[in-house]
Amino acid sequence: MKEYVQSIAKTLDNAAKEATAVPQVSLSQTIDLQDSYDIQEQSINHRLTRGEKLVGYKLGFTSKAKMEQMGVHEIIWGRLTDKMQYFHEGKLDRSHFIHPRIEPEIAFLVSKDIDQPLTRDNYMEYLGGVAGALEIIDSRYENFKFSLEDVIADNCSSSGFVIGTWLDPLQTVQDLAIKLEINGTVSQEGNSKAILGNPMESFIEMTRLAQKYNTKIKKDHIILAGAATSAVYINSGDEIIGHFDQIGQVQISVV
Ligand code: OOG
Ligand code: MG
Repeated sequence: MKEYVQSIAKTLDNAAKEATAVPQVSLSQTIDLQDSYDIQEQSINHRLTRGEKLVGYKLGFTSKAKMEQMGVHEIIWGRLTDKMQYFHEGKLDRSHFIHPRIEPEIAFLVSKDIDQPLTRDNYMEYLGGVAGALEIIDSRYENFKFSLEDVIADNCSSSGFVIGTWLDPLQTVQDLAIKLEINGTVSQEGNSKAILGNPMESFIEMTRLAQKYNTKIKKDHIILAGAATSAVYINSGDEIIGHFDQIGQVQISVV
């Protein structure tokens, strides 16, 4: 591991903890892909040392809408901890974030430890449930701007998530209309097939990435497939509802 990894990891951990933006890493230090995942791991390790628990993973840039909004065109992954979880019909305190955005996601629940990359033929053996979800992304970088390596180092902007009701894994998620409603107005509309043609591909892709980057997907972990639409800035007072055809609603109030 390169010598600058630890200090950048600490800077990004502090930025998240204090809800204060920092300059993009790549403006002062050239980092490669492996460095950026090392920084992410070390940064999340600070949280685990403070008692947070790893509860799963997220994918990013699995849809065209997201790639185009942020100008990054490669699939990325980050870590979810228990402290990042908010609850359906619960509240989210705006003051804990820098410049938060929200986006609709599909979530998967892992039914047993995964120790190999899965395929379309065997992933169902490891799938415990599917649900609609919302992700709160809050880049720790000024102006929400980053390179591929910057965003990976910053845990792929992830800072919160809300899961709807877990449904049977046999429930299809392939072709579901999705709407993001903010204060009674539809802000984004999309379809789950915008996520790699089928969000199940994200689940499979995460098992490959876990092996490539030597991280473990365990029983009861949550995997977020990546947003189907662009993300939207949120403010205090917002009432947000994700509507997912066939799989229900996920709601959160920003205070
Ligand atoms: C990076 C995270 C991307 C998604 O669902 O595609 C992501 C960002 O947009 O800040 O979470
Ligand atoms: Mg996302």
